[in-house]
Amino acid sequence: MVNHLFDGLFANPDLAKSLAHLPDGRWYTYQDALDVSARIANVLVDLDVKPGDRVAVQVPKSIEAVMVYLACVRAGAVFLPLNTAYTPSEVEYFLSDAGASLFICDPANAEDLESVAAQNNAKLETLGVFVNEEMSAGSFSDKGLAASPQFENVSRGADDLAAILYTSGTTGRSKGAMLSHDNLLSNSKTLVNLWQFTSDDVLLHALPIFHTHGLFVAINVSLMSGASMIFLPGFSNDAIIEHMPKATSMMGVPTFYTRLLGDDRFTRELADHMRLFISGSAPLLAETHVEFETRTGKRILERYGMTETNMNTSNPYDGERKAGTVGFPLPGVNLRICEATTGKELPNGEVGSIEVKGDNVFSGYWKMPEKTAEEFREDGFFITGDLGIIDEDGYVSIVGRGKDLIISGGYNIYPKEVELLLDEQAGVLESAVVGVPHPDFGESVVGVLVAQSGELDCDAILNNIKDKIARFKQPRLLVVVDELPRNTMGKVQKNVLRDTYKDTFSN
Ligand code: MCA
Ligand code: AMP
Repeated sequence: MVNHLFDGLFANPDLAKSLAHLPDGRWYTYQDALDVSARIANVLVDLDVKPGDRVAVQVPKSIEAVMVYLACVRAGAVFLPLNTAYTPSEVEYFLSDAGASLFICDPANAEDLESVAAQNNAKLETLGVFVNEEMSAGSFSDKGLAASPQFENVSRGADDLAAILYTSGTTGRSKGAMLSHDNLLSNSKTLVNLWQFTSDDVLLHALPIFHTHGLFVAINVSLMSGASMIFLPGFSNDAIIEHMPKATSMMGVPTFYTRLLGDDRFTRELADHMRLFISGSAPLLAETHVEFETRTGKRILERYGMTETNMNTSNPYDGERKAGTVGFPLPGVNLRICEATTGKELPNGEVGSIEVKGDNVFSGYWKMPEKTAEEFREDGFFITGDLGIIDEDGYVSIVGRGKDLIISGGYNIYPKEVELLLDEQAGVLESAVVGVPHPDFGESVVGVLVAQSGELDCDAILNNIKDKIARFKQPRLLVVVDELPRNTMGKVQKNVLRDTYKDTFSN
């Protein structure tokens, strides 16, 4: 049976080769990946997961979780990964909106999530590590151990859905971006070629695996090129410094690079053998790019992507990597800069809305045809919401965001979602949430409140929202003002607030 994505990812691997080295000394070969993903695919079928069904997964990073992704692809299910920081009330929305038939969670959270799954008619399973009898943990893992390592892949074509990734919305409601087998496969193919990944590569993998960056860019590129990964549970300077000598390449968000530069153990000698450092998900300051080159002699390759579009642009592998730019449109990606309101294409050198079209671009938002229609032009270009400019050499720079979005350490926070929650708090008349510069996370969240009358207890408010939204979205500072600055149309002037609080987190 043809399974577009799986066949493309596992085109011709050396089955005896290590796919993932784990920090505890275990490793997974490509053969293990085939066997374990087959076992899990069999479990999915036994649990009555049908092709097209959504399988939501909120588990700590592990190679087993990657196997669940591959199993979903093989069984024709739609993989729906969730940030481990999401609270049960956030998870409840995703299960209900996606109509997930199965929800796999961390055994440690099963009790809290049981009723959430039940209310949404999703079967609940738990996933722990999955190597042998002694190490198994969780109902799903146990079923996998008992299942057959043979599985005939379900037939899936290029346009069939492979995954839904939720991105927060400007209205406060998260939108599920529907990604097809070919959206993912075509983009991986392009990146493998452009970044020259081969089976000699060893990728230092320290990103979370519930986002496009750590899941599709890092893992699909590694699989397709037959490379190995050093698969770390998360980012820490200690782990990166320990494992870098065995790696050839790393993908990270700018916080990875600024943290490494703040560590004297990160030296030119340590990085000397590294073939490639890639950065994305948030703006890499030109000064970080320069400082990194001064320290290591290597130029970080910055690229630009989005959940809805996978990767759109990249600085060149060979050739000038221009600091402060995200490089050229990828082969097969049409990118233009337009006037936001009219959609009229602008000449190079003018700032406008970045719009893209290509096999990488998603087909729309799950069950939101109107939202989808709003974000596509009639000729099929997707309006990214980013503002950009193309210079005389063809390099794209992102100069701002048309959308009200904060990016903190590579995580997206839509102010509206936080404002809606703050507005609900006792005594709050209204609120505005802005992102201001932060030395570690790039940007961080400040909430500005207006009281209905009298005093507001900011600590009590912070305490009250603690269990309602993920920690990374919670304001790091709440301030109370008499009124919010507004323009003549009555719109809150967020630029004024960003300016007022710009030094909040400076060193
Ligand atoms: C953790 N915390 C955060 C963040 N991460 N707060 C704000 N922003 C964050 N990104 C919270 C923790 O809950 C903790 O809260 C406190 O901050 C300190 O945590 P710390 O231990 O310093 O953080 P960490 O565990 O070291 O994580 C920081 C990190 C991580 C390594 C930068 O956030 C990360 O791996 N980010 C990468 C995100 C990513 O992959 N983005 C790609 C999505 P408390 O105060 O309770 O202690 S974008 C994408 O996929 C598109 C397509 C693209 O272009 O790539
Ligand atoms: P997400 O919705 O999580 O996929 O985040 C996508 C957004 O991250 C984009 O629309 C950009 O605003 C931002 N982004 C991704 N890569 C870069 C980059 N290299 N420079 C600046 N912003 C970026």
